[in-house]
Amino acid sequence: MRLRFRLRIKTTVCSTLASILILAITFRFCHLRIIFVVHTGQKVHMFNLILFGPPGSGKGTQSDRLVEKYGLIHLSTGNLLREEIANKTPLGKEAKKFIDHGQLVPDEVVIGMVDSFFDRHKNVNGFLFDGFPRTVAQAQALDKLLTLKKTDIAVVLALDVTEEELVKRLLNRGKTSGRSDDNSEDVIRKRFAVYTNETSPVADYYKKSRKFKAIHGEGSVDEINAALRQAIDKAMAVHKD
Ligand code: B4P
Repeated sequence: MRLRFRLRIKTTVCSTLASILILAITFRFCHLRIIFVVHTGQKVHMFNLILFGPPGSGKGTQSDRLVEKYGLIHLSTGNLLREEIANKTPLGKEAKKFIDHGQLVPDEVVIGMVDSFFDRHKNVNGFLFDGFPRTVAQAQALDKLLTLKKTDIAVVLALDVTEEELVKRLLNRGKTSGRSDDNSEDVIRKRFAVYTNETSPVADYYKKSRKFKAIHGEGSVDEINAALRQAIDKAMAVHKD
């Protein structure tokens, strides 16, 4: 009787141990599988930010400082287009017709240019997009390109400046820049109208994903830079998690 009782206890203990062992092995494999799945689908750690705002709001001025501070790659579609124009490439000749009249260059031209810029810049810490996207179609194309790279936009910082201040800045820049789109108030006003109709909906696109933050864009370059850095540091801390 005692022997049978002991045997039953031993069997119970053994089967419990076996169950624990099986559970442990199963867990180990599941765990490995979970790690494997997470690893293969894992996001590449990049910090991508968009500097958004109307013409003359200081995107280019601030970008130069921010890319240096954070080690990001500066992607300015305005600069890329001006390079194409200076080199008199077919793309540049086509883009010039639009820029001279204060219009946006067609989406397919800009998106193709951004795509080839990505191909030339692999394994980077992140991008600072300056003046891109300027239409909702460009924003959607950017999302697709970043998804292919297993990354996304961390934050959109929008420089807020009144129209009168913008006109003053652009006419002033036009005196020395030689830019065809800066030396006539008519063309400058046309650029604002294009901004209101075609570019401002991009802000709503990013507001939906709560990535949008407005920054007061008037004051000294240093003051605005400090406000941008504060917002970037905050976004970086969240994006790390
Ligand atoms: P961009 O090159 O993007 O230039 P921007 O909007 O004119 O100026 P930004 O905001 O960079 O101002 P900046 O710092 O220079 O576009 C040019 C054109 O290219 C577009 O109109 C469009 O035709 C075409 N294009 C570009 N991207 C496109 C896209 N994605 N799709 C279609 N078309 C596209 O500052 C302006 C001036 O203000 C400077 O003189 C600066 O010194 C001054 N300034 C800056 N900060 C100041 C401050 N805090 N106080 C006083 N002045 C300040």
